[in-house]
Amino acid sequence: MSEEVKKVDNKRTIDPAALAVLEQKGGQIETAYDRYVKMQPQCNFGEQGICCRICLQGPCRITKKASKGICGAHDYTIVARNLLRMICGGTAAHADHTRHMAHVGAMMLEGEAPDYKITDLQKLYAVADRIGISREGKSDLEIFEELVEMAREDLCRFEAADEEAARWVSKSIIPERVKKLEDCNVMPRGVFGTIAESIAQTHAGMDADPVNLIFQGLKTAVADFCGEHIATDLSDIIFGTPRPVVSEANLGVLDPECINIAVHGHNPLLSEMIVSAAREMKPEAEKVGARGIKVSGICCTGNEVLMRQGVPLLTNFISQELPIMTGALDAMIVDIQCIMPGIRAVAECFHTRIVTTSGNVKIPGAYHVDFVEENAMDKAREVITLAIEAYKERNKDRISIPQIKHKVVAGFSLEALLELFKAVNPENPIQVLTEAIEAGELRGVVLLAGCNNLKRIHDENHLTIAKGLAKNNVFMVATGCAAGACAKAGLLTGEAVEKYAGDGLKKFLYRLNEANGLKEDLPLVFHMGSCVDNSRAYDLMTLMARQWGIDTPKVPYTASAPEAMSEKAVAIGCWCVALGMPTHVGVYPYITGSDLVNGIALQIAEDVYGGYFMWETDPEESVDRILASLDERTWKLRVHKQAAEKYETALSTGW
Ligand code: BF8
Ligand code: SF4
Repeated sequence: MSEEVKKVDNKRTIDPAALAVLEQKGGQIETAYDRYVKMQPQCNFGEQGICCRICLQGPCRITKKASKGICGAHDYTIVARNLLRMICGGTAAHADHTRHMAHVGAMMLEGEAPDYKITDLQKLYAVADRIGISREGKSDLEIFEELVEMAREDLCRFEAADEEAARWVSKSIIPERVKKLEDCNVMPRGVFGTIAESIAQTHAGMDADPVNLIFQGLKTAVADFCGEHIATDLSDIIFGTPRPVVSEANLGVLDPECINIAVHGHNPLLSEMIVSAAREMKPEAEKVGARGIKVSGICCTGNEVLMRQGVPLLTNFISQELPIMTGALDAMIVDIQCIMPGIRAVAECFHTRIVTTSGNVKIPGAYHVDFVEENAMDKAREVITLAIEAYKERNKDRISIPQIKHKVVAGFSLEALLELFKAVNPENPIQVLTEAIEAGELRGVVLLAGCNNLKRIHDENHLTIAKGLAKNNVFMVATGCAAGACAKAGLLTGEAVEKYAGDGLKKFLYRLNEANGLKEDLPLVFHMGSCVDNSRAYDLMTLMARQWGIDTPKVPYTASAPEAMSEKAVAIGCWCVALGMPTHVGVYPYITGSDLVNGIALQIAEDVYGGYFMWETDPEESVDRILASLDERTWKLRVHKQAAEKYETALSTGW
């Protein structure tokens, strides 16, 4: 048994609010923290990815005695197949979300979704221009119609080689990357077609070549990027592009005087409606003696409504059961993805209603209100009524809310970031960032992304890495539960800049504060949104590459998923690599059972794509390795620039 397994206990968190709940009620009420302990030791075959059960002759496990599966599959085939299937799972989850957004777009055009409207015309125009839709002589609705149609084409195109490449990929990234993806045969045409192709390729008796399988994995991951980008764009058009907003985060946002509703999941189509309906239904809440209705968010739907509506963030993935244990949560309304089935059993000990809303996410014993877009607001009112009913059953003596929360400054879409840079350089905003890197004021950019995973101590990797990078003058953007960890710990504030930033980062951020004359200082970490909004973070890298006139593998920009958990995170990590980013992951993926596959991820990927993976579980070491990945690129960029100036040639395109 490893050291790590031995010291496991059921209080694996550094979030003081989560810890307070676990210390008070942990053990009596079972949570993920307890189940993690019970699950030890975990299966070594699964851990290394060398268990195959894709046909009924299995499970086949690779051992010294049995070095191949019954069909003759080597470890490398099994590992690569399993990995490709994980990428498919993640890509399908995002694509399902995107399909829903595009479907509602089509319903809006038919007048069948009256509670939704185009909120952000500027974003509609910007996306149309990027994707190549001519706006001349067309009404706004006609432009939207073409855009929705094009999104559906990107989702649905067959994978025939003579078809057009997915537009949200080919028109969103730089031409050098398009060429690279085409040359390597990893440019997807349609998202669903790519997923089908990959699942077929991994069927028993199909592809046994690990390199071919991994390349297909990268193609599928790029299809994931496509799906995510469409979701971000449509959400912005329908609900508005985020602008800076001040709010709060952590369990202390629960208000004992109010009816407390948590929205949890990923889909803003539902959570936006809940937020509006809750504002409207205050009189109903007052009738039962509450001061009002307080909505707060969990996971990425929480990020969506924080970014656009300033709704407080309650907690992130692994601690999702704990708000129920405060006794003050009246309803948890869930939509899709990252919903732990365990919430239902915890809710059984309290008055909290768990309400599922999506046909493909049901939990036995939970309330289910089928969310139909035709009457979205009515459905939102219906679920809020369940919360009001639950409030009447609340036992005040059981309420115990940790008084821990932090201010949060969020809402940094790429548009919002550029707006801030514009105050310093109106002609060329992105230059504010690239010049600060060239001057050595900043060391580069890091995207803090991904989930929570109890293989690490809850939030510890996220926070140690964020603080370590801040000290070393790294400009940080964040998404998903990584952003949630930073929000709960107060890193999305100006005070955190004072406390943790190195001199260069301080100077950079203070310059922006001053130029913008902001009421609220800019934060240490810039919250860019949910996990589909990693597309925003990549657009930032694209802009930097364009400014320097280089391909992305030369841009000092690294991604880090310190506590990665979901298949979606695997898909995201893989497109980060294919699109040119060094990508740190703080949890070992299930591929270490094949040196060949692991070697491709760690080394060969760089030769081909310029991006590569780094596995590092120790947070301090992670900081060093992430910094080294930035420094290598900054150094090369400088050398190449000097050479180009000296010899009056174009900047080298290699990396
Ligand atoms: O999409 S970071 S645990 S909530 S998968 Fe899930 Fe991971 Fe959180 Fe959002 Ni993203
Ligand atoms: Fe075993 Fe091959 Fe079947 Fe996998 S596909 S379970 S390795 S026989």
